[in-house]
Amino acid sequence: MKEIKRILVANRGEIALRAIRTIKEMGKEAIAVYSTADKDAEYLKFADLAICIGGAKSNESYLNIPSIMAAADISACDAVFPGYGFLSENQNFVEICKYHGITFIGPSVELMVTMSDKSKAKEVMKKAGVPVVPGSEGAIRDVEDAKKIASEIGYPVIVKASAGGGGRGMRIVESEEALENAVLSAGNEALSAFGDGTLYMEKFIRNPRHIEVQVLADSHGNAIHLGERDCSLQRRHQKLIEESPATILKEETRANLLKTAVKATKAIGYENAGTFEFLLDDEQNFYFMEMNTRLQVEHTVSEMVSGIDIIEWMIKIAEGKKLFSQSDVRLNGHSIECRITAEDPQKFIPSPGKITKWIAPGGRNIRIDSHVYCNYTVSPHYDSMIGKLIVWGEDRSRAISKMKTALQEFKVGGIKTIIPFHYDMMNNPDFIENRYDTNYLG
Ligand code: MV4
Repeated sequence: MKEIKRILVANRGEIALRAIRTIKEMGKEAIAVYSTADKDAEYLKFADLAICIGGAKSNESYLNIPSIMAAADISACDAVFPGYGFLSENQNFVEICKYHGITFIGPSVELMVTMSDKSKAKEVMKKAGVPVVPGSEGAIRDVEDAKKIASEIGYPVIVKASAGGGGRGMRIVESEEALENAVLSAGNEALSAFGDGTLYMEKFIRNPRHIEVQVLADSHGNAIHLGERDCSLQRRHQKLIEESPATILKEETRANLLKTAVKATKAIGYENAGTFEFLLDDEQNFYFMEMNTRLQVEHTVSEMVSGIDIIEWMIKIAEGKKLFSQSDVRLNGHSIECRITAEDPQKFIPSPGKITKWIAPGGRNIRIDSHVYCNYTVSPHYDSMIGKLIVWGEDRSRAISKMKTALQEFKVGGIKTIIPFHYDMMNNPDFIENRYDTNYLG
């Protein structure tokens, strides 16, 4: 048990502000780091100290390990909070933190390495008794091997990159004639994108829902879940709307899914916050897809239904504190998150620039996690997400009405945002009646 007193927040934007808030609430010190492009950001003033770590390009700053380690050393930080993206799943960064005696607030490097290999992760989960999509046992060796496996499991199949995630190096194959081309092109794409062309194969599940389970595990072998999230509303592998609970699930399926995720967490000896991603088919069968070994953007909806501050518990777990038990968790009502991006609401083309008007909604059970404000300039160097609007309601339909009202109040000028897209979705009968899947937006 060692108390963490000063935490370096190795991220930017809304999640940096989100982390600074909790760190301060806990009576600890927050050290912010920033690139030259972010030097004027107001949230830097909420940290106890802010250190410039390099140029606007991510490689020069938020991905620059020597620069971040120097900032951690000179500010005498005892821990690093990585957030999502950037260095949050960088194995070298975790090891370097360890060598410097700085606690990385996240899982062990060993589990991070295991889960980064999607084919390996699947094997590990299968051994732990988690349902996985039928497919190759580990990697496919060559085109002939692929043909043999595909004919066993039956078409359509999907070829995926072991080092992948987010859809790159992925091909859906409808027949044997198309397999050779798919394997070769997916392999090349994976090699150039990840430096690793290893592929694996699965039966292709048509029109699945993307359901994920938030887990927390401490260093004493305790593991709990904070319910599930439905993240099926995506566009080109970018999530747009997330909610908790996933009302598509039958009570029996949900209980089984949550139990499975906790069992898997314990089986692999996972520590800290993690997410199990599943595909759900139209017969309520769920299959493990990937595990995310970091905090996710949409952790907020789980916080809204559980009342638990996930970052607070990530820090406490890193300090060696004991987790509460599952029976202490009461999942209540329904929460929806709309990601607000600086993009054109029809074509989703980035729209950086100066915000000249920012009138944010408020009121009961409305939460905005955002680092921006009037006169803030959205940089073209980073992700276009400028914030998240999260609401809570007694049930899904009340949460949708609340989101609708909140979106109507939300006025942003000077840049385009996808607020109008979200407003349309909240009025879309398919969304309202929960008739959508991961392919809904094409
Ligand atoms: C699948 C699938 C259907 N069947 N696997 C997309 C990203 C990568 N993480 C896995 N993905 C998928 N894997 C099988 N066996 C459909 C997808 C998929 C998808 C999954 C979740 C959310 C959005 C998606 C959009 C297209 C395809």
